[in-house]
Amino acid sequence: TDKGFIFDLDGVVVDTARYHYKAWNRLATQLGFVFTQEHNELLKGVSRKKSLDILLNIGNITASEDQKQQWMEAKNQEYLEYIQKMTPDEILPNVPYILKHLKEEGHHIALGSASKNAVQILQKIMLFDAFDVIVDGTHVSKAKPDPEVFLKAAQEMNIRPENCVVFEDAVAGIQAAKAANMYAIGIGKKEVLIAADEVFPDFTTMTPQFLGAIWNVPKV
Ligand code: G16
Ligand code: MG
Repeated sequence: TDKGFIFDLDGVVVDTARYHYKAWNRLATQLGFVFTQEHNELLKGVSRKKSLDILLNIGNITASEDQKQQWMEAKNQEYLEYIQKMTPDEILPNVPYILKHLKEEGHHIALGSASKNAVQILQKIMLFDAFDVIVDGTHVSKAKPDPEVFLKAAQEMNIRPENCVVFEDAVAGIQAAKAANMYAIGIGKKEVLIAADEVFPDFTTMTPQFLGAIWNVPKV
């Protein structure tokens, strides 16, 4: 068909936020301040570089670019250790079913993630082949809320942006999807993802009927 469905990775397909948290938390501890789960919410969907800046800001720490680079590398090394141990059991509920349904309907399927580790994660959870197109943190220069990652995915699927649906758990990701002129489905809380066209707590409450009806609903 001429429809594309773009999935964010962390928070939509898998919950890697807890691994990011463990690794960032170790750095914060080393630097002598407390980094809470609430703080970690601010890092969701945000690039590695931006994440470090937010973290350092919380700890009131300034550092040279060289030092920041070293901290990012150390954090990523630890994060990689966690994702090496990932298995398909960590795929979030109903995601395989929705992917299978969309494929059967002949839709194009893409990944649109800020992560530079997206391919490794997809391989670990055995979903690498489920995506026709993968656009991740290694392919884009402008992080969400910039629409670059999703526009690139649409372009590579050869689908017009207005014929794309984005699944996103982060505020910055929903903003990016709307900036790309796409239909944005939030995965999470309605109060948080206010700019989304529709919000579901997770994929277990989303039906194929709903997805099929998206383009038949007149836009206000
Ligand atoms: C994910 C996470 C972010 C993380 C970013 C970069 O994005 O949500 O918390 O900072 O990737 O990850 P990495 O350090 O692996 O490059 P997404 O877009 O998949 O939600
Ligand atoms: Mg996300």
